Amino acid sequence: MFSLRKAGVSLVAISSAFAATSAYADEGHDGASSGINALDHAPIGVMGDHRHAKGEWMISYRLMHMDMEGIQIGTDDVTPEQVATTVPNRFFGAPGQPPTLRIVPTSMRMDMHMAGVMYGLSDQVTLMVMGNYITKEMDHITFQGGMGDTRLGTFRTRTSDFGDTKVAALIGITENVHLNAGVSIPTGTVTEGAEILTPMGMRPTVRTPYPMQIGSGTWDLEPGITYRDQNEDYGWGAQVRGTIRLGDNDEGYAFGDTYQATAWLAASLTPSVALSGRIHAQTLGRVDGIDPNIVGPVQTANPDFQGGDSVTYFTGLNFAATGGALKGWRLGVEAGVPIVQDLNGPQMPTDFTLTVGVQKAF
Ligand SMILES: [Cu+2]
Repeated sequence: MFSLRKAGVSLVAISSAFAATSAYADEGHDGASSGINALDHAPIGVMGDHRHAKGEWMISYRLMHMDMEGIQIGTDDVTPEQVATTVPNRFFGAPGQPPTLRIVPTSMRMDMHMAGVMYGLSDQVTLMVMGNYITKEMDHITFQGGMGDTRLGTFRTRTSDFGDTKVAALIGITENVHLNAGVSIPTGTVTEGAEILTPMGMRPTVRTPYPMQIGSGTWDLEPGITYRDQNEDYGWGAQVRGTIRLGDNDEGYAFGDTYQATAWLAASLTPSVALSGRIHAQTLGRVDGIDPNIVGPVQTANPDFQGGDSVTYFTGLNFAATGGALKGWRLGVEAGVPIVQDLNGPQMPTDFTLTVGVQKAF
């Protein structure tokens, strides 16, 4: 399991190494004169924020960790017992399907490892490719039999695999504004399975519900527009992006379209360290269609209990080594906590997100 404490300790160690090499470099010459500044990049959680000069390459690695916990209907908290006794099971009427939900997810964790390459095709156009590996883990309570609120037991499902691949062109309109023209290629699987505990006490292996699938199964358009600027002391920017599903996947559905908007402000502490604040708003649609292999008295198997609206606040640190052995390397850390979440049906709200990433241009 992902250890936040361990991650925190490693971050402090890495940050110290960056601060040390940068401080050393700053003594010799002005950090700004190295042409590298922590303000040059957006907070690490923002994708496709910057372009590169013609012929310049950049490689990057990010780890995004997300924690979900509890149950919400709309903006209201509900208990597992309330879900099990009051929320209708959409599969009721099919053989063995009880009238209300009997399996209630209570927490979920996701780790997304993202490896990216950027290349400056010209001073106006930068190309980007990103692959990722995703692990998901979900804890559930199973209630006994067809009704009532007696807990039978708990179980955990896990899925992991390579996810969808993103390619994009960042097309400069002005010095500070570019279009994000992206496509998501369905390289991730949508047929993951796991062992569950049923209300009758059995442990079959079944197709996991929608949130535990790794890919989307659909080709998606990812258009966007990004604005970014900076002076000596501050950097700021905004980005609007969409994910538009082109048709259904082979299993008979498409995840909801996503629209997101974000704006950030970063303050330069030194040329090699910038502190940022960011607001992110997102709306995600319900699952459109249904996978006939995803069936069960559980909220996550219902295509209508997916998606919702959220506003999240992020705070982050960007480090850029302006000299020394690590010159040109960047490290970013960004943590997010939700301000408001309005979820479709019973769903687990996001509790916390953390993104850590390194970047190197050459
Ligand atoms: Cu880059």
